[in-house]
Amino acid sequence: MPNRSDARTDRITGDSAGGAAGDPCPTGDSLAAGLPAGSPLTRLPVELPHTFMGLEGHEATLEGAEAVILPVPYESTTSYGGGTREGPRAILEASRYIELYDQELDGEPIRRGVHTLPALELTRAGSTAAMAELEEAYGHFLEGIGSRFPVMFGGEHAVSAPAIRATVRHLAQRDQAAGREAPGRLSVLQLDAHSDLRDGYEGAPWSHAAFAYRCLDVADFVQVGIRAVSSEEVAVMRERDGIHVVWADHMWENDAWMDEAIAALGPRVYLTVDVDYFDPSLVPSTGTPEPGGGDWYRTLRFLRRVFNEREVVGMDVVELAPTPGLHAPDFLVAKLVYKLLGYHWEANPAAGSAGETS
Ligand SMILES: [Mn+2]
Repeated sequence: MPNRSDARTDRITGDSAGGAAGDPCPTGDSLAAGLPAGSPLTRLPVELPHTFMGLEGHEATLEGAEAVILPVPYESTTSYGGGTREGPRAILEASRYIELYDQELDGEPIRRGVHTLPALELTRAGSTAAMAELEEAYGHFLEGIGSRFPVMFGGEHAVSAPAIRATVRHLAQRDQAAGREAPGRLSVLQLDAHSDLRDGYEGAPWSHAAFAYRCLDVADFVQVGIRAVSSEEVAVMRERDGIHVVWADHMWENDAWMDEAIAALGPRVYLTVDVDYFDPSLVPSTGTPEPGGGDWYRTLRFLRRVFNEREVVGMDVVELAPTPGLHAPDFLVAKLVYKLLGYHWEANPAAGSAGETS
């Protein structure tokens, strides 16, 4: 367990792009925010802010960050166990205890900077209205962060559909503004126990169980770890083009599925990780756990390749429903996010400075 007091001292007095020692340039979440310089209140030994990995100072500001996290604690159509509205908070909380040094990448990727936005509060006027509101909000989010890497924390899986649809539109506008051809349709890489290919569920077209179906008109899908589907969904897989499925049991035979999945991905990829993709022995804290599924190292090996062999344009992590007193799953998910940010930055070493905020 890292000593966060040390970490805090390191960050405040370290050589990061932030202010000088004793001038922590606090985020809005910090007690010191808005206090006059030199106020005795800035000397209180306060806890780390509730930002991703407890980041503070310049690296936690939008200006100083190369990735931005959007928490969307939305839960409306969950079919079995609830609690995904607590997901974003649990990920952020657990992330504050992760070691900054990444042994695999031999460095502290977090130094590229991560800004954590306040959580969205969506309308309660039904799931259709809420998802329409999110699609619009996600468009503003993409516009506002410029070339920074977008990361969304759910919430139930329904939130991915508006994010994907807004991403497709945003990329089309960006291509048009740059006067270039779009490099084909967006590929969604979906790590999940479920295919979510129902055309609506329990009367809700924008249900978590229908998010992929809601995107078939704008994106292709590569679904990995699938092991719980309906006959209706299997029919959709067989009849529609642009859906490639890696069944969970095939993943345990050998690693050939990694090549197949990557070959099925177009040049641009949106990654959505439903945490029920993982075996429930690793992540029991989710609404509809299914036996089997992904393990830690194999999944990392695959995703590191994806980030290095394709352009990942955004990602989300959804469906974590934290279990009180059981923090290992929260920690796994927080660490997964850090690993994926590290892979993203490994694949994009030239991005020394964040882009325009338009
Ligand atoms: Mn699922």
